[in-house]
Amino acid sequence: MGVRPPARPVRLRPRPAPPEIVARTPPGQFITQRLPVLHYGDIPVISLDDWRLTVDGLVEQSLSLSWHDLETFPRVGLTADMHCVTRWSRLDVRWQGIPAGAVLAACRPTPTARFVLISCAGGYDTNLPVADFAAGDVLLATDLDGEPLTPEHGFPLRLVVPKRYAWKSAKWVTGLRFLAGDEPGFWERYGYHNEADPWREQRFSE
Ligand SMILES: Nc1nc2c(c(=O)[nH]1)N[C@H]1C(S)=C(S)[C@@H](COP(=O)(O)O)O[C@H]1N2
Ligand SMILES: [Mo]
Repeated sequence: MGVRPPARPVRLRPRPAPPEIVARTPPGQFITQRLPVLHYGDIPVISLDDWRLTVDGLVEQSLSLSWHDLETFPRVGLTADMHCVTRWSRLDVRWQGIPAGAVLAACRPTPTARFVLISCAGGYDTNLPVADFAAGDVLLATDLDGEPLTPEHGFPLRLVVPKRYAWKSAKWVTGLRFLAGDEPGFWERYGYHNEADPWREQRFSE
């Protein structure tokens, strides 16, 4: 019997990512192909028949939209990268839904409205400056990867804020409240950074 050849050396370091992927990876993040399901608490059970999106606070027109009402809003597709503060990023997530700008056009925030508090079934909430909410790539998404949202990814409606860490991309959204002053949301109250820009690594507040 011959001697077995030595095992091939184990590759200790992953293959370096191509430069175009590196350029899209914020500091301290790694790329995953999956979309991990991540949230605090239980997945709320929501029926479209009694679901509503409430828009109130400093707006000229308060709204209480049924799912049927929402179907009259314009819809767009959006391909965006998603960055979770726990360090995974997934590139090119394909969403479809209602641009935040369409909701702003319908409720018309007053000039005093500078912040929006987004609330969700189950009690989660998160905050954004109206200027961030109004960015052209912010979506109230109904579809993910070409299919209606599954319960674990936010059925029936979730926010998508590509330029912020994903805890601001609230799932199961039921309310938007426009405010003059900032009110921290769930993770922001627990010490996560108020602005949450992944390119500036704004993970936690000092
Ligand atoms: N309502 C609600 N939305 C939430 C969360 C949550 O705990 N509750 N977690 C956020 C976090 S931290 C992340 S990373 C993303 C994950 O989205 P996904 O589960 O669809 O991948 O949802 C965000 N939206
Ligand atoms: Mo996250």
